[in-house]
Amino acid sequence: MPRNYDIAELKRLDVKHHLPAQQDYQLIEDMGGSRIITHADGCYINDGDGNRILDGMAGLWCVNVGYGREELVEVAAEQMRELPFYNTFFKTVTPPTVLLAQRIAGLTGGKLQHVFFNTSGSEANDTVFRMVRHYWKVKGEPKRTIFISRWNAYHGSTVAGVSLGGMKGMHAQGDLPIPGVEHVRQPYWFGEGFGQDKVQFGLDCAAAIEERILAVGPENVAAFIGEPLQGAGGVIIPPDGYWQAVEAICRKYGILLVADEVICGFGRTGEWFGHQTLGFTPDLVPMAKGLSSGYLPISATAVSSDIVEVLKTGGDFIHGFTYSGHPVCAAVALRNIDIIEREGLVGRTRDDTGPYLAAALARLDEHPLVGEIRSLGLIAGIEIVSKKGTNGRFGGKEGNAGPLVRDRCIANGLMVRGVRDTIVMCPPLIITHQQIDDMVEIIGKSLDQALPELRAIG
Ligand code: PXG
Repeated sequence: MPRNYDIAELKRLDVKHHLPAQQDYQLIEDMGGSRIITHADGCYINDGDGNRILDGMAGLWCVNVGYGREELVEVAAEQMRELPFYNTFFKTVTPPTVLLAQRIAGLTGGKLQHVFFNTSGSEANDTVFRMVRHYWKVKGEPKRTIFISRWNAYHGSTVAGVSLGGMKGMHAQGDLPIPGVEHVRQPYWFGEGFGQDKVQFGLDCAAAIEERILAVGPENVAAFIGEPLQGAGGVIIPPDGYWQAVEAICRKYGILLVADEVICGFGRTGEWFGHQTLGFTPDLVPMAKGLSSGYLPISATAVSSDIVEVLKTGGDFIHGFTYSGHPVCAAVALRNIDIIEREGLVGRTRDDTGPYLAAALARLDEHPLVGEIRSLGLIAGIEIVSKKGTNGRFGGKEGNAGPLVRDRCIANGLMVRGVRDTIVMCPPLIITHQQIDDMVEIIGKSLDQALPELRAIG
């Protein structure tokens, strides 16, 4: 049972001392403090004001096995008792770390047989950044330093993560990106290719990568990085054929292909990894979130044997964190993967709950606010438009509808995110049919409530 917290006092202290992530501090102060989440079970979170909320976001795209898994608590305690910490710097390693590397290599398969550990998705991408540039130097092609990424990509909040990412608002804070990152158009058909043939639009977006490679000189390009489907950018699922075209371009110019699986990994799209669902073969795979279902912070970067063979000729790769391969996090991740396997959550997402979510969301198709519904496995987005049959936005600009409908959903008992004018969701992989129906019912009701308010914007 939850402890008896003094919620009013915690809110006061939150405003006084705590700086939350990616927030407007004045807004939090004006609100009188953040919502305090006190406890959770299964697919539900509970806040200090007594609200029980269906967690349509799996925490922050991560609690794949749901809340309240006693065996993850036990395995963490057991590992802490035996060995709470040791590092991987002193020609040392710990048992769970080795076993987790082997386990991940088994899941990624093919040439992705080596794993570097970190504690966040951002660090996994920093590892990509440093490893790839180092690789090309060791290989004797030191000019290959440029990364190509997409606008509206999310690759984290560190300097490398923001730079690789394509969020203009983040770039504006801290004078980023750092030199050597080139951004190209994203395969966002609804927003940027509306009215065009979808597959052709995707191929044009891939062609933009080749154009940029030629513009900067193929001999200068190190890697292309992309999320198999863009999560934080608004659950943008690329048109069929996009990734195959991107892969062919990377191979043509000898450029490394990086699939950022921080959100797509660990069953989200109905396979262990998004690149498996979307049908391409990357050379490096940063992953986090679902790796431990968020129970402890851990991330990994899977690397192909071809890259590691080259690195072996280059002496020390001088990179790593105190908590790289943390044994407690690794033990929890191992058990989390056990749970996903034992309960068949990947196949269930592909064959059962994923299609069920798609069918349930289709009930919203006729709603006057709904412009498009996208989903793959248990990740989905709903585009809100000002005029049915168009991609027009309320008030003639992006971003009015998402936060409004999101706030309605939360008030009605469903946690979702609003990304510009898209409501996105990513529930725990244990979600039931009934809970999916509840989600869709709450979204429908929230859209109805938002309609007059949005129409008032114009
Ligand atoms: N890559 C991807 C694809 C991500 O989605 C990261 C890297 C960075 O992971 P860390 O663990 O450093 O946060 C992410 C994280 C949002 C939101 O607004 C999304 C993420 C993080 C915070 C907010 O939807 N994704």
